[in-house]
Amino acid sequence: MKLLIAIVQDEDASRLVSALMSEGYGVTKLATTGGFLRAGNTTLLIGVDDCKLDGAMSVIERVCKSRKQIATQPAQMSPGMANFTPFPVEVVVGGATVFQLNVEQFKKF
Ligand code: 2BA
Repeated sequence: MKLLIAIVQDEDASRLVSALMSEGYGVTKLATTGGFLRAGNTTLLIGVDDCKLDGAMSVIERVCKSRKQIATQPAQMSPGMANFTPFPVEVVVGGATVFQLNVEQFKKF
């Protein structure tokens, strides 16, 4: 069994949960915040049997779209940047950032 940790944009989250659920995957949805943009995103925990892993990845790839966003705030301000005026920078936020972990044990009580 594997655990997928999928960080996706809020705009895609609800369609992705619906698509995964309708294909029989279990999903937990968490409200999260990206470190760079400091904006909300969504993290899904998806536990999948090895034989269904490719199917889950395909659903994520199909539903999640990459988009351009404007970052107006630097992620970190150093002391010498006290009077720094942030200027907007365009970044491409991915469709999904997915981590795949091996699950040692899975139990439900
Ligand atoms: P954020 O950290 O808010 O990053 C949003 C987008 O900003 C990133 O999209 C990337 O295009 C850009 N970006 C991030 N750090 C940057 C930097 N130091 N300089 C210039 N541009 C930068 P994605 O790479 O698609 O990431 C989307 C979200 O996925 C991230 O939101 C973060 O919440 C998560 N993420 C991405 N890589 C991660 C990692 N290695 N570990 C944990 N979370 C990650």
